Amino acid sequence: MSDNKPWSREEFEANLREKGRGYHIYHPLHVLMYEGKLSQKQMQCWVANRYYYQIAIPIKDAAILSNCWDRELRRGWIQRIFDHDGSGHINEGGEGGIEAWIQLGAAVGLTREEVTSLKLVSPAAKFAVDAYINFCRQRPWQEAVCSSLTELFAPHIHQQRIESWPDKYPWVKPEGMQYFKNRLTQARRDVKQGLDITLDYFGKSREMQERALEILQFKLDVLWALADAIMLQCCDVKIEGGTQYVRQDQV
Ligand code: AHQ
Repeated sequence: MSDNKPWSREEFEANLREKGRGYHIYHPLHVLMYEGKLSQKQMQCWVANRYYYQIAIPIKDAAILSNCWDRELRRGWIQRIFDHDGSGHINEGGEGGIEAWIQLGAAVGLTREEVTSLKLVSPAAKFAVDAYINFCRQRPWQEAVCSSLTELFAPHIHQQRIESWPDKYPWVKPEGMQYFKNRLTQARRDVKQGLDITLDYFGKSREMQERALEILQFKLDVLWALADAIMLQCCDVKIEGGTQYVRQDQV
């Protein structure tokens, strides 16, 4: 008879954190980035493709709100939309993370139009992000909250960029790093809220705890597939002897 007792709250949290071994900080693209191995064009390609993920965040958070009848949860969760869209009030993060990402684009040498037009976003990158949006639209809001918990591991990757880019990519204008600096505090606040909800809601049975791990794995796969797509798009993977076809709508 397999042990079906629910894990303690501490064990459950530890098992969620253990999934960090599959976080996209270990993806070859992010390892190459951390080692300073990407060209300016490849960094621009990463920023332009990741922009689609950034503008998807408030869309998926609004989907969570639209599925949730709990006013208390909504009052806390809605801050995430202001974090990205900006609230206009400078003391609430000013113009928000999407504008900060456009500034990151400028800092790596992209025009606003090259970023916001989405013309540099690969179909596979879009599909990975759309899978996340659709999950959050279609699944119960508690499952969508659980899927945001890849942010348990996000402060590490943001800190890594803040520390390594000035040395590895000295040509990146320093003001472009503001997005990552903002996320250090915002991610920690997000995680506190998302983790409490997840440990409470999925902690009721071993089966639900296992479901939470499955959901977190889905989101880890979204981020990994996004990095795969960006690496294929940006790192000129050449097959020896193969004919290089360049999409005519992206030249
Ligand atoms: O900039 C990121 C962000 O705002 C969020 C929100 C959160 C979510 O709700 O899914 N996840 C997330 C992430 C952001 N940045 C990614 C990165 O590598 O820069 C990491 C990503 C995450 O860990 O889920």
